[in-house]
Amino acid sequence: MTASTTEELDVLVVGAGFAGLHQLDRLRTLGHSVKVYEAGSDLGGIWYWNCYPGARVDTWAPIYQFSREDLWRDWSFSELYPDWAELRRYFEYVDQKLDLRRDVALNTRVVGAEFDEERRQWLVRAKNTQTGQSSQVWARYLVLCTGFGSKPYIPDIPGLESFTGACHHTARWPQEGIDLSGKRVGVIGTGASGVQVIQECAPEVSHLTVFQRTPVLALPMRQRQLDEDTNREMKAEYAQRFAMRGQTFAGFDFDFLDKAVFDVSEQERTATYEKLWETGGFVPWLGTFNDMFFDAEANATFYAFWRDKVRERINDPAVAEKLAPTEPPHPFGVKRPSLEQRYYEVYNQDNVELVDVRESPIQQVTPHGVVTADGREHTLDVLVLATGFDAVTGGITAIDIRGTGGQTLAEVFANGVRTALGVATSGFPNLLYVYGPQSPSGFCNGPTCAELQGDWVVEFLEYLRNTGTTRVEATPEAEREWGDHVAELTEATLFPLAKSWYMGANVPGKKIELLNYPGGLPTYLQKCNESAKQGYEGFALA
Ligand code: N01
Repeated sequence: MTASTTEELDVLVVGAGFAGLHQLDRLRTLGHSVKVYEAGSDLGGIWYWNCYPGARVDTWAPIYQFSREDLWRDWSFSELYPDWAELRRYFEYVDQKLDLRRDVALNTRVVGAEFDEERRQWLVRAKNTQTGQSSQVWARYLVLCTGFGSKPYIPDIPGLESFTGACHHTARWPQEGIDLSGKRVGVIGTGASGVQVIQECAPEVSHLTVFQRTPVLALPMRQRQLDEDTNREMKAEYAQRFAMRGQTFAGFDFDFLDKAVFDVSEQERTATYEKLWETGGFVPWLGTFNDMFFDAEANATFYAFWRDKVRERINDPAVAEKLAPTEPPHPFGVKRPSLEQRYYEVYNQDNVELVDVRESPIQQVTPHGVVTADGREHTLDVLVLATGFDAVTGGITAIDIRGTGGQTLAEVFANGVRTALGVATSGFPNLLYVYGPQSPSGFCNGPTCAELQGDWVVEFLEYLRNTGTTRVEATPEAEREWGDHVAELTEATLFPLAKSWYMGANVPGKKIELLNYPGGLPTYLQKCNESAKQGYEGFALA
């Protein structure tokens, strides 16, 4: 196909998860020509890729969906925390309602993009993941909705390729599934994905070996089945719950308490922790005292509470010390907690072994298993890599996006992310991120950001069209200011004290810096809206 015959779009959106589909629906309704390119074979973003056993969302369902009444009115979730299969059905339902698929190219991976200064358009290159066929398209604007977890991180373990059993990253789990019953299964990683696989497969495998490096500080999920009556009752509150999202730190329907840990007596503090614990979910994390992420001593009080609660559930004191150590591995909540259902009881089972890879690091993978530094070979039929993601930036830097200076975004971000308002980078005109670096992103409920940050992006694109603007670029000054603002906020927090994906610290060689905006969603939106009010201050329009 030559460039002259190539299709031209107003907007090309990359990614068909919550963020990308929201962009599609809104922009199309406003009359923009828009398409979504999606590498997966179906809608849903992470819910397409993460179909490993036990995969389920850890935000409660009422606010883990689009907020439009015409969508939620006729849809009921069957569980408070739905699993991946139900979330896929939800996307199917949304598609039926909004007729999204006609403008989504599935199996289409965007591999590169170059900005043509004369045309003021991106020439975007894509590859069909099934046929290998290449294609290209011109787009005035490129909107990246690649999510924070679209690029799996696979550690460089010697011999990994030689393993003769089944070996899969959780986010590349075979769509047809794998029968784990009666198998010897090994799981590397105990983050949210690891916790879910471990608790799901432990009852059915013949032997489970968990390779733990850092203990996860998991919270009780308190899963519930939702019948029609419960759904009806919950729906009566939906409008109110959705309205709250933009006013809370993380885009949820609850927020931090209006007091600090040492504002209250020890008795009141413990009673508060007990209440939060009973509610479960993320409430003990994001509905707690408001200095939890800022004051190490205050944070330690909750860690001690958490540790004692967890240890009660583990029979062997040595195993308990590994899963819930006396001293915190890092402050609570500055590395993302996971929600668990029966995670800790799993370690009381005879067929489950916890291997501490800090004590005895993984040396290599052999055709038959994993060898640790103590010389043991852990024989396995299936090896699960629950090792996380090149988070937030990985989905963006995986694409060969070349800006006006000829550099790729990967090259620019290698020295640290640079954005204005977390939505654009200088040198890359007409390119916008939703749920991207230095925006609330990983600190924010996904559907909330998809809609609220997404709406800001839609309004920006509308403004550009209405003012006859065809080129927009973040200014280097705005970028510097935003970077300084994020760094200053970060410095006051405890986030740098954990080696987490929030900090880019989980991928060797990646620059260590906070990848999400730590000022909370309301402040973030306020700053975006202030820029808009000033004619999109921080952006050069032409
Ligand atoms: O990834 P992670 P994840 N040797 O980076 C370990 C979302 N999510 O996929 O902590 C040994 O958290 C690593 O060890 P350490 C959610 O936002 C949501 O679990 O670096 N171990 C860690 O234990 C979540 O936060 C849901 O020391 C190695 C694990 O692998 C985010 O996705 C479900 C290792 C990686 O944990 C990422 O979660 C799933 C090595 N070489 C995910 N390399 C829900 O909604 C890495 N590890 C419920």
